[in-house]
Amino acid sequence: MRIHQNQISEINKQKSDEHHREFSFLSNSLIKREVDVSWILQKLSDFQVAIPSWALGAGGTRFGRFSYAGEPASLEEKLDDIGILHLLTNAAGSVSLHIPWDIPEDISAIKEIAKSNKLLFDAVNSNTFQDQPDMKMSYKFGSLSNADAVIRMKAIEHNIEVVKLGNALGSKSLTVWLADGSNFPGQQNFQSALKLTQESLQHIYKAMPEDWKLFIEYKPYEPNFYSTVIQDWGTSFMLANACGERAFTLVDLGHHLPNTNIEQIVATLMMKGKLGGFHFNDSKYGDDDLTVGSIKPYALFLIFNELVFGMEKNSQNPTPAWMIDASHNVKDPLEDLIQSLEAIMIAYAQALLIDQNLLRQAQQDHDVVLCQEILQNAYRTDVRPLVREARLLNNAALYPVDAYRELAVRRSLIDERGTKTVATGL
Ligand code: PSV
Ligand code: MN
Ligand code: MN
Repeated sequence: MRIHQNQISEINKQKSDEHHREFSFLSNSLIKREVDVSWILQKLSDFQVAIPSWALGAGGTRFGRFSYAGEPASLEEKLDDIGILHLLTNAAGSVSLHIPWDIPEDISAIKEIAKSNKLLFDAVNSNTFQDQPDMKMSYKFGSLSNADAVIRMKAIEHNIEVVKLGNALGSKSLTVWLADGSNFPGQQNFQSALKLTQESLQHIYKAMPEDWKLFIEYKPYEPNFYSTVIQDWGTSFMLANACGERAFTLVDLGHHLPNTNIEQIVATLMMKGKLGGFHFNDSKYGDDDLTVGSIKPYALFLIFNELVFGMEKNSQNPTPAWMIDASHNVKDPLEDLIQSLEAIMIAYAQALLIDQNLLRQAQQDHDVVLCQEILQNAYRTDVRPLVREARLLNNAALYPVDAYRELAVRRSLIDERGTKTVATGL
């Protein structure tokens, strides 16, 4: 099942007068504020966020999983789903695979399907947090940090396999998220677990092709509830430095203790040229993986302010690899991803509105009130017509959720795939 650009254009026509009215009102007022509207439209058009292959099915909790009808049952179907998202939003131009959940059987066929959906392969994710059916040993007590050298080597080899597979597909980076840690005080020697992790990561780093990057993700707790080996950005940063210049820290928004100042972490890493990857989601309590912008949109905006500043001013930092890392228990996963993409674009557009020179001057003058005015004027601007215009310029949908519903995409997926579908994933 595929939707076509001309169907989207037809749907856009119904609302185009309304959109043009709203857009011209907004752009006129922005021009009065000396905002370069076409520069922002270009930035929004270019911004692409990878979709992880595990986000296309309904997620679950440890208490249960309620599957969503018409879920993709294969990698091919997942790519088709992301193709639909990309066509509707012009913002989902790549996929981030999770191995072994998504091992392609036929590499060139998969590359073809990705190409026909205009998708690239972004970072590949390894998985040493679950035992695989054919495994003779267990990751129960850790993988890259395991006290047993044989298990560590198994985990290292898995990562190297993932790199090989990713390389064949055209990926250029590996994301390592480790569940390693301990549940009880005394269970693990902190220093040796960290040292072994460092050695294992160095081993993987050395095995990567020279044009590859390594992203090291951190998380304070879960699945381990007493300690996690790579618990925070500082630990990840230290490990990245120990590996080399193509190793970076990956920030996942949900991987912070409540009230952590994530925007400051972003700024620190970018200043050091070490922010490599970024996972978007939102949360109220922990690693909730909720829809981006659904709980703390102002925090997302403040984070984007630092990302924009860093992208413009910190040339030592490569453009981070963007990815949505969310799961959907009660929503149609595709609709949910559309909402996440919209929230990302809105926060990005708002951050692009900030006059960085004016803000710098107000900071120099210690005009605290003006600093806040500048930020909040940007945040309180309804930028949605800008985001819609950027989509329209790229033949995507003005209103992607509406278009998705009008085209009855889920209905056709169900007709094609059935109601009792189970997608692999978190
Ligand atoms: C687990 O917390 C997690 O959500 C991490 O954020 C990883 O990025 C993802 O799983 C995939 O391994
Ligand atoms: Mn993540
Ligand atoms: Mn997570």
